[in-house]
Amino acid sequence: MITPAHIQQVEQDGYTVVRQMFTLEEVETYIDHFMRLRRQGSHAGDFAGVAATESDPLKAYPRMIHMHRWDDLSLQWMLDPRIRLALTTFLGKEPLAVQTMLYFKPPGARGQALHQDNYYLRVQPGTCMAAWLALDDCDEENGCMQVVVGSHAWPVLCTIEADLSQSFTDVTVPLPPDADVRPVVMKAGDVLFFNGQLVHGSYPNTSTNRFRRSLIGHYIEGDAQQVGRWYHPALRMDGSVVELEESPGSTQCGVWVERDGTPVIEVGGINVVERGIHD
Ligand SMILES: O=C(O)CCC(=O)C(=O)O
Repeated sequence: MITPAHIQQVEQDGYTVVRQMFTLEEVETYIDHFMRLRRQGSHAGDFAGVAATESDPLKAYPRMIHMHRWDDLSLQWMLDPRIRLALTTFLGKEPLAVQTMLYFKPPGARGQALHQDNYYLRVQPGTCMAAWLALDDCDEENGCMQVVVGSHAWPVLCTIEADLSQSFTDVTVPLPPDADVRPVVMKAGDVLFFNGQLVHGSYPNTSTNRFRRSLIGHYIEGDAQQVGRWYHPALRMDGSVVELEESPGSTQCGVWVERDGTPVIEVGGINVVERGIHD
């Protein structure tokens, strides 16, 4: 299922899509399950977004976070042997699992401004990697993922304010004028894998009747010693717990400067993460 082309794309571009990694039957099971959980009411970690109004579609369908801590199907998905094999191949060693999330992204919902996951996870040493399973076909109309090709080679950047009319989170990163921001068009059952330094996010769902649901796992490199406080306990891919240290809440970050007419990143700023949006 994982080909040399996938491995090469992860190395070169910072992401890849493994097509039809999950069957449509499995996808239906996840949709039924999470829609039922959502209808049952609120759960720990629900987050409708910064500046959500009563009419915000995310009020009715807030994102779920860390469901694997109380939902067995989420735990099984996070530790699924197919995901385990893919991540081990991309990272060169077994990862540790630290987070699950379910985005419903109903029609009209805002997206999540472009960001780097390691801004939140603050893995040391190394970085994180995400597995993003499409539960609906997704394209630009319903707010598919967007990635900045090759940005996994960047350090974590200092954040700036996001546009809250487009994003339910409040920080983003500045991009150079030639940044290659690409939509990732996917079918239900495809899995997008991406590096924790890769700048990514999504724009609003502009459709009138299409959800853009996704089931997401966040993983860290297996020899990491620290991760942000919202991601404990980390799990080995056999489900056993690993004790890790808590990484500091403020970390160094990069800013764009111009050198000989070319934008380059200089590390020297400080990012302070008060709350993990992936918490
Ligand atoms: O699904 C989205 O729109 C954004 C997801 C994301 O940024 C993430 O999984 O890190």
